[in-house]
Amino acid sequence: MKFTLTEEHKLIQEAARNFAETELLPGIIERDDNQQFASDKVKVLGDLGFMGLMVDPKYGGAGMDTIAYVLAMEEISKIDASVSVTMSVNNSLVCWGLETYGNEEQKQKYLTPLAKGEKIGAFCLSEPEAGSDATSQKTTAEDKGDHYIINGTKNWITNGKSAGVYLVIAQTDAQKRHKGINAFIVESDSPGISLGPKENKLGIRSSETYSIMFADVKVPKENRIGEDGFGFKFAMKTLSGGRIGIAAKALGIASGAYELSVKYSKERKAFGAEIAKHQAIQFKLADMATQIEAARLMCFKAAWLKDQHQDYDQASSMAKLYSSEVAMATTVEAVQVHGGYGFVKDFHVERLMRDAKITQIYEGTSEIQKIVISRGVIKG
Ligand code: COS
Repeated sequence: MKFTLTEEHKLIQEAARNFAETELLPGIIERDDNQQFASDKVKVLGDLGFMGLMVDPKYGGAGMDTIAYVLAMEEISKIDASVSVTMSVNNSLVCWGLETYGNEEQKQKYLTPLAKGEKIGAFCLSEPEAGSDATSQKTTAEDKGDHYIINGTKNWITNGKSAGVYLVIAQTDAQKRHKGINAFIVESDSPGISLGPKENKLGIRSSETYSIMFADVKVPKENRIGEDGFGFKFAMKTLSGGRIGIAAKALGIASGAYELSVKYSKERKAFGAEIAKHQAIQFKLADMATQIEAARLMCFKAAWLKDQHQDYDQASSMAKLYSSEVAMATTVEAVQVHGGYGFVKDFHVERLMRDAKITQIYEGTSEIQKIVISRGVIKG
């Protein structure tokens, strides 16, 4: 067992940190205020290879492992959790799903531009009445021989407006329940697709979240991923890897708030000394440091299992559950360490606190992670 990073991993970590500090930090408060999607920053992210970090170079990716992905997600999320969700959806929900389960034509046509960052992807599973209860898909994909017709509404779709490619989960044969669900590659400019208003969110405000309506959208049969009825397993396997990305994102939000708290507590004076000299603050920093270290190790463990092609469902759910709880607890404490300054935008921790909340909700709530974990525990 080794606890050291390779030179390549260190380089990725440094590149992600530099990108976040130089490109993402400027203007972040305004982007959050105005709910402005940072399309120009996402473009640079693509040019640097971060949009297809784990994709084989023959499909335009950077060919890195999941550990590298965790490192990059942590660094970028320390500063901008809105940009990092675009990155995580594109990498682990869209590119990974296509590379693992798509056929050669699908990879050439769709994966390559997504991995290069020329296009952005979105993952369309959630519906108004099917979030946690993902088998209850109401969106239909009627089999018409050489094509499908998709009808329905998808909710809370990250990258909803900017995406060029949607992966859409829909019910083809309701009698077969989850075994009648399919996954499709749908071009976002297909006739019959429309968007609801942009969601006005508590956190990750500069990411794009939309409802997407599908009205008689024609999708060629060759755009179905895998065999007929594979769609639910596709969604579950893809989400399992996605949860490592969200765990790393939560880790980044926590470590970003922690680093700001350490810095602030060495500068701010009260009762004649830097507040870092007061035990009340020291204990908060100690709790943060310990929990963040545990979360980081859990993220690495899940990533390592995935890279070793071992079962990582339980490990990714554990990492996501724990890291997101740590993100929430750490950011609340970071605001407390900063006192009144923590409550205003200039000091960044209030934004990180708002951004942390969603990590306990999307790609499976904390409660869903406990279902997955407990099933694994009982199965043994
Ligand atoms: N990998 C492969 N297959 C999986 C799987 C996984 N990780 N998890 C479940 N499945 C399969 C099961 O094996 C079962 O198939 P079979 O009947 O062929 O055995 C099928 O999927 C249905 O599974 P299950 O019966 O466990 O379904 P449930 O309705 O009980 O729900 C949970 C399972 C709760 C785990 C699932 O609905 C879930 O993850 N929900 C959350 C979805 C989510 O993350 N939503 C957020 C929106 S996406 S941003």
